[in-house]
This record gives sequence, structure tokens and C-alpha cells, in this order.
Amino acid sequence: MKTLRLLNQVANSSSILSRELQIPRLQTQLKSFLSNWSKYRRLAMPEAQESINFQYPEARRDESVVEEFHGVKIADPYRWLEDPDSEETQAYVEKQNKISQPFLEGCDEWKKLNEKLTKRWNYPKYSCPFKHGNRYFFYMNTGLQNQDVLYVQNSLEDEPKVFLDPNLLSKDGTTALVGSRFSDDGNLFAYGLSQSGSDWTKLRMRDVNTGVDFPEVLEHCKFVTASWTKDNKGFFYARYPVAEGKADGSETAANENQKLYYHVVGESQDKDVLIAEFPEEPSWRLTPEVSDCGKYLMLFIMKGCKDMLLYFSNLGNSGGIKGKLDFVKVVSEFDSDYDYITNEGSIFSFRTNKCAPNYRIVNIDFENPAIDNWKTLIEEHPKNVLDWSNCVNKDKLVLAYIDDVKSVLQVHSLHDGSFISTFKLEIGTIVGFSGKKKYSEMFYHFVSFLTPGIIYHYDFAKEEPQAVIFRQVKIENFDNSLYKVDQVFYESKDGERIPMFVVQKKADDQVEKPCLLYGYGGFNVCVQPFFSITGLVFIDSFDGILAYPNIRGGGEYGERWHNSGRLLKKQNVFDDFQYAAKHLVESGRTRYKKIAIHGGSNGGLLVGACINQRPDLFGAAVSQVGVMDMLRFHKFTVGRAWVSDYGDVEQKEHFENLYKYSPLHNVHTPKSEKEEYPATLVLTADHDDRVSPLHSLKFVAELHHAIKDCEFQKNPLLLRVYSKTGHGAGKPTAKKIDEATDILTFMFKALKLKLTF
Ligand code: X99
Repeated sequence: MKTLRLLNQVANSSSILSRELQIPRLQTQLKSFLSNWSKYRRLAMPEAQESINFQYPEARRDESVVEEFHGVKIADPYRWLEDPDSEETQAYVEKQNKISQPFLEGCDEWKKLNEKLTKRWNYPKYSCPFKHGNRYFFYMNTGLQNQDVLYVQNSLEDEPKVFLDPNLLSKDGTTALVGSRFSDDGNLFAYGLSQSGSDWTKLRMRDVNTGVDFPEVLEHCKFVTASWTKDNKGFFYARYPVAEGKADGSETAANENQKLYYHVVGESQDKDVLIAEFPEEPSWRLTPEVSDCGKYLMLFIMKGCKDMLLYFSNLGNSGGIKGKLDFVKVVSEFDSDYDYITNEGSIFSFRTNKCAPNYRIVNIDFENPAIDNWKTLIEEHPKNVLDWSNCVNKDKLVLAYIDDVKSVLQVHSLHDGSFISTFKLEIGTIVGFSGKKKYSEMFYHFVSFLTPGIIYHYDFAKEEPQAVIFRQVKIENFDNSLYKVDQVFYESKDGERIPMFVVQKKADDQVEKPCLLYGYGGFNVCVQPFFSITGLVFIDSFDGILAYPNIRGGGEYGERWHNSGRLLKKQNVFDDFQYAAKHLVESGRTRYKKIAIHGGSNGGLLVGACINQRPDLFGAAVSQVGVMDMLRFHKFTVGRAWVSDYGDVEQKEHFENLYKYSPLHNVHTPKSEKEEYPATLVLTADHDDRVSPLHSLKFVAELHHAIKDCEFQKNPLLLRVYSKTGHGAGKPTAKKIDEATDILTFMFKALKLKLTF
């Protein structure tokens, strides 16, 4: 499922991890911001010097808040910062921004880097074309548009017309298109809109022939998939009950009690038919999927971020959905993942890690779904991970493998799983794919650290089919032959062999360069090669290098890799990251004081834990939208789902493990130079309802308390809270560029660099 979401995105806009900082801003907004420039500059002058004493705002410590976990009393003096609406919290945020914003924006380098990023970002970005009915659709961004625009054309040669332009829906680009599905005949389009980066989504429907929207709006959705019935009349979707209090993404309330509904296009939401609910299981999240043939509704149920149940209902030819459906349970234990590929009659093909940590394809007969009747169609590969699979051209399975972190693309037979062919690929990643069982053609989208994007077209109906370049992104004044990518393998603390990509200029005679070290390390997510303008600007402007270690917790080597970096093994993730820094220094590429670490979300936790554990290994640290309070993460928004990676604090051994590394609970007062925190920038956003900003706020309050009057802490520890922004998805280009500028400026100052342009 992760893969499918990834494939639906325009490569190079925002990734599942927000790992790509990049992309542009509208010229007009740039101008209006630059006219404010002098204001920030004036504000900033005192802070812009090196080694100044920051007067951090004091956060009230409420010593009365103490909670007991398994007999251990733990104070939580900044509990009040968990209320985003209190005046005290808002005043605290404002005071922090008044220090961080001028520090970042109030120097000439911010302006220069912002201009450079904007220029570099300004190149056209495309998604794969995808066919629905008689038309092709694709996303395109001319370069600096805040949101990608959806185009339609009658044939691939036809002049494209705008079908949906989210840029017209808000002035500042903060309305984003998130998740969309066409009806089977391609005549109707269900699409989600989110505001200010929140995960909350409103679903709308558009008539493709007229371009006119239907009047109804479906509310209270998050992570919504509209799964159309074959009659093209409506779709299944899941939604939450109406929330008490506000629900705009700035709230922290836990999301519970999702229910499955059927919506008939043209009707109002209150007419929607309730299809399934599980009141005994408030944490279950539901994803519907109608089979390719239209006869079955599959229901995938998750409570964590891994493992799911699988039910199905026979829609038959019942003619209209009138009420709750009966479901047959195919999988009734949370112990594996299942991705629907296609079905031939009652024989369903799924990609699964059931008894196959590198994934296999299994055929399940819905007439007899007992597990001892399952048949392996494609065996698990001994080393490579089967990342996703799609059925095209009636009976061809396209398989994407991950081989030592690089994408491999193959075609197999749906009938017996036999291998047919491999597509030639450079070292890189397939970030997009389009193709359907009912069509003979397909497109796939390739990127790498030095390739901004190539979209290939392949048509099985051709006499001698071959992959041809359909579109290739060219960036003016970017000569990728000047750079090189190496994949190195280093040993971690326990001897595990960890891969790492290093990107740098070819003519690299000087050793000990500034190094941007990025990591994620969790949730089975792979950090495969991707094209990053921010990364290239780091190399070019700072004479730097980039390092991307594939630390454990990710899915680079299947479930084994994920499992060895989650729950009681989470410390491996931090060790792998710290050993990446050691390797980079020991191999002569950089120095500790020249390393800037960076991570977002689960990677923000990584950064927080690492600066507590080994502050001496890094010169600078940027933690974006991180999880910092490991004893309370499950209480807010969708946090309960992360128990599958982090563990459950209610269990003693999990509590002890979490308490040992939780960034909030392991802040120290430096007692020597070696213990001084690296210059640290903590970033969060007011509409982040994936990881509530309270994590970052409490962490920084604790840091500032710990270093108060500490002679050894000279490096800045800053908090920047962005507004009208969320966890990353749907972030307008203008805000992405500004944030990337903040990050690069911070690294520049913290590592005491020189601009090389
Ligand atoms: C999530 O929290 C997943 C959020 N999410 C749902 C979906 O709750 O993506 C859901 C329900 C139904 C369909 C799809 C979804 N994720 C995704 C983690 C990492 C992830 C996340 O955002 F697993 F990749 N985190 C933030 C983990 C810790 C910090």
C-alpha cells in the first residue's frame, strides 16, 4: 500500500517521508517576500553574529505533572505545551520564532541560497500519463507552480488541456490535491483536497466530460481511497465520525472509529450507505478495494503501520448497494501485509510477506480462501525485495524489485509466474508507474541522484515492443557528468553491513568536505536514490558531499531489515546512523564538525536521539516534524498506529526501551565540550496532524532548560514553527523552497562554511 501511494505522486514533488525538501515558489510570492527582506534583516542583526548568547524564552515548568509508568515516576513539566490553542503555548511559539526566524532569514546567504534554489527548482516536472476511458491524464508542474496541475488529452499527441488546477483553489497554494481515483469508464473523477498540509481530506467529484463538479462534498476523511463500483455510479470510502471540537489539522485528538461507507455520486453525504463498522475496534483503519472484475469488494484493515486483515464481500450482480455487507474473512490475524494485484475469476493474486520476508506473490481462491489452499505464484527472491507488482496487458505482471537499494523492473507471466524479461535501468529508482490489465501499454518513471526524471513508454501490442523514452527532464545549466554516486558498505556497531550512497563532485581532490547526512530508519520505508535540488545546492554552494545510509528499520532488505530496527531493536537504527558518520570521517571524506545530520518525521526522532546520544559526532542537526515524546506519541492523532514500530508503553519492556532513547527524556546538560549539543534546528508546523508540533515544542523547552547557564553550550538550539503547513504532503512549492533555504542557511552558519558561488 505504501508503494501504491508513492506511485500516485508526481515524482519530485513530496515523498511519503517528506524526504525531498525541494521545489520552487511562485515568482510573485518571491517578490513580495523579498520586499520584506530588509525588515527581517534589521531584526536579525544581533543574532546574526557567531557564538552569541541566545536569550531563549523560558517555558514554565509545571512540576506537578508526574506520571507513573511501571513503578517509575516520570515528570512531564511541559505537558501544557500539548494544548496548541492555549495562549501560553501560542506565546511560546511566537517567542521561539522571533529568535529563529531572524537568525535564519536575516543574513545575505539566506537570500543568495533562496535565489539559487528558486532558479534550480524552476524546471518542468511530469508524472507518467495514465489512461482512463478514452483519455490520458498526467500531472505537470511548469517549475515553480505551488501545486502540480492535472492535464487531460485525447491522445498522447494531442494538445493537453487543464483538467484540474489546485493553484486556483487558494492564493497561497495551501490547497492540495491528495489522492484521486477515476471511475472505471473514466467519466467520473473523485478527488481529495486538503488544506494547509493537514491529513484531513474533503472528497469532491467531477464530471470528466463537462469538467463540472458535483455539488456534494464528503468530509471527515483521512488517507481516503475512493474505490468505484464497476457500474460507475459511486464508490466505497472510509470516514471518521464527526469530531467534537475543531478538526482542521491543528488539533491533537486521536482518530478513532473509522467506518466504511458507499457514496452515490450526486447524493449528499448524509445519504451515504454504511457498509461496515467495528465499534469494538476503535483503532482499526479501513481501506476498500473493488476487484478489477467488479464482482468483489476487498476490505483491508490495519491498526498499526504493518500487517493487515483481509476480508471480502461478494458484490455479485446485486444491483445497487443498500446496506451493510457480509464479509468473508480471508486473513484474520495481524501478521502480514497484502497488496491486491488482480484476479482471474475467484483466483486473486496478492503481493505478501506472509512466510516471505522479501515478499512473494500468492494466489488465493476466494471460493476456498483457507491458507492451506493458497498457492505461490512467484517465489520469494533470496536477496531482492519485491517492492510492488501490477498487472498489464491482460496477463503480464510487472514486478519491481529492490536489489541493494536499486530498482529492478521485470515482466512475468500472470498464468504461471514465469520470467519473461527485464527492463534495462541505470542505478536509480522507479518512482512512478501507470498501466492496467485492460490496456496494452504502460509507462514508468525513473529518477536517480543525478537524473531528474525519465518517463519510459512500453506497448505490449507492438510487434517488437521496446521501452522508449517518452519524456526526459533536462535542466538548463545542470551538467550531471560533473558529479558521481558511489555506493559504499560500512560496518555498524554490531557488525551489520550497511549500504550508503555518497554523492559528490567528480573532481574531488580535497578531503574533509562538509557533509549532509540524511536518514529515516523505520516503518519499512526505503530511502532509494532520488533527485534533490536541495542536495545539489548543498554540494555546489558549500563544496559539500551528500550521504544517504540505508539504516535498519527501513525496507531495503525486506522484513529482516525492518524488524532489526523496530521495537526492542530500535537502538540499531541510531547506531547505524552514528556509525555512518564514523565511517565518513574514518574514510577521510569529512570531519565530525563538518557533518550536518538531517531527518524528518521518524527521521526527526532519529536526529533527536542521535544528538542526545553522541553530540560529538555532528556539527549541525536539523530535525523536521519529529516524534520526540516516546511515552505519549500514541495519544495524538494517528500516533496509535506507530506502536507497530515503536512498541506499546503499556508493556514494561517496551516502556523501558522507549524511555532509554526518547529524545524528550534523554536531554542532558553538557558537562564538557564533548557533550555540547551540535547546532540544532528543530522544525515543525502548525497544521501537522501526523506528528503534532507538541513533540518538537516539548523537546526544545527541555533542551533550553538543560543548557540554561551551561558554559559548554555555545551552539544555537533553535525552534522554528511554520504556519499553514503540515507534515509535508501537499506543501506548496513556495513553502518548500523557503524551508529548504532555512535548512541550508542553518547548516551554512552552523558548520561555519564559505559560499562557493
Ligand atoms: C503513518 O502514520 C500512516 C498514516 N496512514 C494511516 C496512512 O493512518 O498512510 C492510513 C490509513 C489507511 C490508509 C493509509 C494510511 N505513517 C506512514 C507513518 C510512517 C508510514 C508516519 O507518518 F508508515 F510510512 N509516521 C510519522 C510514523 C512516525 C512519524
